[in-house]
This record gives sequence, structure tokens and C-alpha cells, in this order.
Amino acid sequence: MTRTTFPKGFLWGGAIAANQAEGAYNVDGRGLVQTDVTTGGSVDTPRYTTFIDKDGKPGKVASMGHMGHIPEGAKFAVLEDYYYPNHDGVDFYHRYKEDIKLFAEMGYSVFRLSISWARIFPNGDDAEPNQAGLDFYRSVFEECRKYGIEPLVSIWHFDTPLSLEERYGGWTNRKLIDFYVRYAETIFKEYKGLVKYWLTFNEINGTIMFMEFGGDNVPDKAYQDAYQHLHYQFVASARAVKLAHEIDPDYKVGNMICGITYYPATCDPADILLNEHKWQQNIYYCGDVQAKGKYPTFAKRLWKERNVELDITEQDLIDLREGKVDMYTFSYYMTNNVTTHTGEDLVGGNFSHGTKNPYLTYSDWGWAHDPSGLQYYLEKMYDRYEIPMMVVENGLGAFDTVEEDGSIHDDYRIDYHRAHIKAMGAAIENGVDLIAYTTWGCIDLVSAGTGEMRKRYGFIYVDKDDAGNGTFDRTPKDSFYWYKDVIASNGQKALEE
Ligand code: P53
Repeated sequence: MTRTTFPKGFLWGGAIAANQAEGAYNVDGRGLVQTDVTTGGSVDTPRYTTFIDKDGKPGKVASMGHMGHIPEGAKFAVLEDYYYPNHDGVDFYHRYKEDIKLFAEMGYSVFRLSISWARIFPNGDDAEPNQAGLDFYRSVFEECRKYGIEPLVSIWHFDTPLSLEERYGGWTNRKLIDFYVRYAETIFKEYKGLVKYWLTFNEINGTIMFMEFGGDNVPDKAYQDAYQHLHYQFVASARAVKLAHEIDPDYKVGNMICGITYYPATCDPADILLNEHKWQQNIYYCGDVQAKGKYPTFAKRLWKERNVELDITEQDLIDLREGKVDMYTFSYYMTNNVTTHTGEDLVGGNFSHGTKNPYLTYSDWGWAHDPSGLQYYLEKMYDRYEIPMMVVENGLGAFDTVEEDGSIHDDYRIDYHRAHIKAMGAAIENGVDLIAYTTWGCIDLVSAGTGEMRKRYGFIYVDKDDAGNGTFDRTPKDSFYWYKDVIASNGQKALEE
């Protein structure tokens, strides 16, 4: 038997998102986004979206998924009595040179980041792009190039300009397609020669997947909005893919799916069927449209169940067909157990769901540790789409302790990544065309789900706490040196340990 190896040229690196890392939320002409009006939360308290209601009274509403639906007539607002952790992020905006130098020291060949739409078009639909925003990302990409690091750029990472939410009602409005396409075209032209890999929408399926955290009584209208929102994003994504290929035939554009692996909790046939339907709704629905260029047959069932009627034009269907993605990319953190049976032990925590899996352990935030689930997901999706795949997020959110000498011994994080790299190796061995791995949070950043800093993912520690105090100094953790050796050995170190 030949030994498992990662292919030559495999891309190793890490990932961040603009709104969670950059900070500098109100400088150089940047417009506001949802996270700028979203407070911090914790494992058991939600984040809140803040507003001023139509009578001028301040208020807050729990964010569901990535959207807090504020009352009719209210306006999103930054209120004085609250702390908004994304406002300063981890100050990547001012420290990107230092950070990219550290990524280079780890040996990165790829760095995933997102462009903030609101830095380029502060209101989302401005007549001209904001030059300061364009310059910032040019400088970031040039810095990457200096070290031979390939940028992998998310065009949208949960950050539609707030102005578009306010004036158009966000993605349930067809007009958003044109605004997004224009933004995409601007950056495709601007960064030609500096960027090769693009992702259209981060965790696009989150819109439908995160609905289940709203409990059992989510009204049909919410599903109507969610599916319409998704349809417009699918069309925007497809049109962006087509444009990218026209602007530069070397551009490679991927989708990005929140890749949760679902298991039936029992062998009750009812659980097997429910589990399959979960895959269809939460995973295949978006993946199929973006990778196969058409709606799957089960879409009709999903719409019917929720009385959904969609605005879909003939031209939309043509665009979807012509704008298939070049690669399938996804985040992977955990697996969930699906069952029809009630009274089972449920998993608590943020964004985790279903019943407890007795074969697995859980993180402090309730996320199941399951490397095999990654191999399962890779093999299943490669079999379904047969296009190159990238794992563009994977990591462990954990509490870290800084020792007296300033070192951080995060062996739990090393164990997590080692196990997941082994799982990727096994999938490659079984024929999956996996081309990249970007760990989540190469550097500590603000958690999307909870807004916390103490839910840390990085190989680089950032001195900032949940109240925003700290020096923001960067310190490599033990995992930094371990990952550096993994990359230097093209994964072999992790496979052999
Ligand atoms: P946080 C929930 C479930 C899986 C992935 O998440 C998720 C989420 C929550 O948004 O999001 C992705 O920070 C997302 C990143 C995010 C990361 O996973 O809640 O693409 O923005 O930070 C980790 O621990």
C-alpha cells in the first residue's frame, strides 16, 4: 500500500472575516453592517441587535442566525450603553502587515479573508466605489503576494451594508442582485492579477439552516422570506461566477456551505428519512443549485411544506445554469444528531442542535468533536459534485490560558487539527480531490455566533477580552509552531503523529 500524502501544491493556510477581524468600523468611509449594531453574547445568552424605535425609544432584539428583525418603523442604531465587539475586532485593519508576516512565518500558501462590501460601497449602491476601501485591500493583497501567499477572497461574509437592509429590506428584494453583482464586478476588475480564488457567499445555507434555532413555531412567512432571500443570492452568485470568468478566465470561484454532517440518532426508519430530509434542506439545497446549476427535485417538497411561492424568472434559471461554481468549499466544525424521538438528551450550546451523540465529546460551546464526520462529508459531497473541494474553515473555539511567561499551551487545539487533517488525508486516499485547508481563525477574532473573544480559535493569541480591554498584542500559541511544521511537511507531520 502506498502511504497517504497530501497532493503537491496543496494549499495550507488560515481564514478570517472582515467584520470579525478588521475593526476600524467607522474609518476611511466605511458604511455600517449588521454586526456594528450587534452586541456581544455568550454560550447561553444571545447577541442583540440594537435600534431606536419609531417613537425614538432605544431597544434591542435577539439576533436569530445573523439577523435581528427590528420592529416596524425602527432604525438600526449604535446605542451608548452597549459594547459592540465587532467595532474594533482584532484591529486587523491597522495590523495586517504584522499579521500576514506571522502567517508567512507559519508557511501559509493561502490566506482566506473577506472584503467588506461596506468599505467598497458604503451604502451598497453608491455611484462610485470608495477609493480608501479599494486601496486597503490592494495593500493587503500585495502584502500577501510579497510572501507568495495566495489570497482566497470571500465576497460576502454575513455583511450586507446596513443601508441596503434599511432602504430595500435586504435580500428579500430582487434589487440586491444588481447591487451585489456590481460590487463583485468592481473587485474582480480591481484585483485582477492579485487574486485568483473567490467565494461568493459565506455559509449561504445559514439562512435556512439557522432557522431551526428559532424553535418549532417559526411561521411560514419566515420560510417564504428565507427561500426568496436564498434565490436572489443564488442568482447573484451565478451572475458573479459568469462575470468572473469573463473578466479573467483564470479566476476560480467557489460557493461556501456551512458543512454540518447529520446523523440519524437511531436506526428507526423514521429517523433515517428525517435525517435525509435534513441533508436535503440544510446542505444539498444550496450546494445543488450552486454546483449543478439547477434546483433539486426535492425543492418542490420543501416549498410546499411551508407554503412558499417564489419569484423565479426564466432568466434566473438560465443564469443559474450558466453560473455553476468551479469548486465546492465549506466550513466544518461538528456533527448533529437527528431524531423523531422526544425526551432524548439534547445538546445545549450555541448553534449546536439535536440529541447528544454518546460516541462523541463536546466543546465548551456544545459543538461535537467529530473528525470522521469531516471525512464523511468530503466523500459524500465529492461523490455528489465531482469538482475540487476546499475545507475553508475548521477549528476549535476554546478558552486559552496565558502562562506567566506569556506562552499559551493549546494542545487541545493541536489535537483537534491533527485529527481533522488525518480525516482529510483519509478522504484524499479515497479519491477526493481536496485542494486546500484554511483553518478558522488563524488568529483569534470575534466569534460570529456569540460575539465573544474568549471563544478563541487562533494559532495566534490576541490580547483583548470580552469588554474590549487589552493591548491587542499578538503572541504565537504552541499550535502556531505545530502548524508551521505540519505545513513544512505538507501535512505529513499530522498524518504520522
Ligand atoms: P463562531 C454556526 C455554526 C457553524 C458555523 O463560529 C458558524 C456558525 C455561527 O455563525 O459560522 C462560521 O464564531 C462562520 C464564521 C464563524 C465560525 O463559523 O460562532 O463562517 O464567521 O466565526 C465559527 O464560533
